[in-house]
Amino acid sequence: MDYIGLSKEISYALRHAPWEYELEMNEEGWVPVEQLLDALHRIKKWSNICESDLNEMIEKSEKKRHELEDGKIRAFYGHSIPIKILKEEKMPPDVLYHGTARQFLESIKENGLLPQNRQYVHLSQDIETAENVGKRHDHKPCILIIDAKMAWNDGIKFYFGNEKVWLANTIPSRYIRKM
Ligand code: HQG
Repeated sequence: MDYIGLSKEISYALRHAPWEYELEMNEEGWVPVEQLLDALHRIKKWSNICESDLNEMIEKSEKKRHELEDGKIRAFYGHSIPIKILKEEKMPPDVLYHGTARQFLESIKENGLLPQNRQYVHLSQDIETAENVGKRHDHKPCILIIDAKMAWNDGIKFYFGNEKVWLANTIPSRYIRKM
């Protein structure tokens, strides 16, 4: 079973294009598993997928991207659909990290961290995670340190993604420094 391919297809459906799969998504991003399975069954490659494959896919993944509970499934983060997914507001750790490409630094310094094509800015709980995120954009990524405590005290909202991923609407540059 190609769990990586399955995870990519499901991430695409749940983060970016639920309408392509005729999924009814609620405000927290949940979709009935039955609906997702029905949609996948129409694709030849996934015609035999069942709920236990989804569980296995989640279990085998090196990142916690999806959550399956009570017959519903959702993506923890990464959404780009027009309707903003409601995330749980939560006090962040004192410091968070963001791995990015060197070529974006100038603009980040000027404009802060912006969500760009996604609904939220994605921040990392630890440096290793930030490095891995940054490597998707640059082979020598730059790690930014976010003073989350100060930002939180100043009223910037943070949201829980998963144990390693935190979300924010924007992070003004005064809370950001280079590592
Ligand atoms: C950059 C993956 C210029 C930002 C990852 C980033 C993560 C700016 C890029 C999750 C900017 C957006 C999200 C500004 C931000 N000017 N560039 N003002 N503000 N940027 O992919 O955080 O494997 O949308 O630094 O691991 O890289 O898919 O966000 O480089 O957890 O599960 O704009 O997606 O998870 O890139 O990654 P992205 P991201 P998955």
